[in-house]
Amino acid sequence: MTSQWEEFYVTHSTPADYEENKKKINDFCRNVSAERKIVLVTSGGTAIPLEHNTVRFVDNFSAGTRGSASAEYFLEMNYAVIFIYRLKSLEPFVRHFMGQEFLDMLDVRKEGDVTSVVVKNDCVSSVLPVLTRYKSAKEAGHLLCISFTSLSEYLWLLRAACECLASFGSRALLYLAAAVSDFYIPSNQMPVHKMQSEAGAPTISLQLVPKMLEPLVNLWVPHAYVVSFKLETDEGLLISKARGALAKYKHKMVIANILHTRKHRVVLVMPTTSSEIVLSSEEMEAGIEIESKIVAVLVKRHDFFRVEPI
Ligand code: PAZ
Repeated sequence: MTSQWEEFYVTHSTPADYEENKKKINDFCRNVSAERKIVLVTSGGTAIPLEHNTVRFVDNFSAGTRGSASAEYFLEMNYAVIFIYRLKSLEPFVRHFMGQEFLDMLDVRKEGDVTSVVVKNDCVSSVLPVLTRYKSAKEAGHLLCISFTSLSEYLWLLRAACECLASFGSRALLYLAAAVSDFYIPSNQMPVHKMQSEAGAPTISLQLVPKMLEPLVNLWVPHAYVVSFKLETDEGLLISKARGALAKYKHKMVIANILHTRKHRVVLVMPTTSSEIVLSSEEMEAGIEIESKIVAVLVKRHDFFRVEPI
């Protein structure tokens, strides 16, 4: 009998850029040296289209801060990073320079016939360190960024990345911070064209998205260190839901967080223990990001796991 997750891949055809992205992931993985660890970071929310020619969609909340910041800290810890992110959500390095603020850091310089764009003198100290880290990660082949928009694009990319990561065994860490919708409209039940208001208010019936953590942990990357995230708005549900996920999928850790406090508090829930990371107000004022602490803990745990895999 075909499982629900297999059914999903049968009924949702590969996205247009799938082969190209798969090749990018394969090429990237092939160039990661034998001693380097690798992490897949997923980031941002998935969109659920309501029409094939999509005008409207249901979205999942996520700015991409967690994923993009974490990707930078993993690079600092010498990991190769595959960053799968929702298009237009935050990206590593770029996140430090948003919108008009970035243009305000630049100047146009004319010398004779030559016109160039330069970073203003008083902005060099903020641009240079970030640019240097970015260039060094890219030039060394340690960072690959690939975007998705819809749930289906995300799930196809996730599986393609896992297929490559399988060969890394316990050297691979999966850091699944993307906010993936639990509900969707299956492709074969979606209207082709934009829904028309003349037809009256539509009744939209969403179905449950198959839980991909199950094949991911058991079949796709059985030797990897898998960390998932759990976002809740009700504190009373947070830890029991995280424990429930661990018991069901048998992966290594669930990082539990509440929507409004996620930037300064997370709970790392493991099969037999749990620990909290809380940023003090002094740390927040000093610009310390909670992701630096999360990644530091994970790197240690991943190293330990590699020595004594369980
Ligand atoms: O992207 P962001 O920094 O705004 O938020 C991060 C987060 C809350 C999406 C992430 O920490 C998380 O919990 N992701 C999993 C969400 C879920 O339960 O599906």
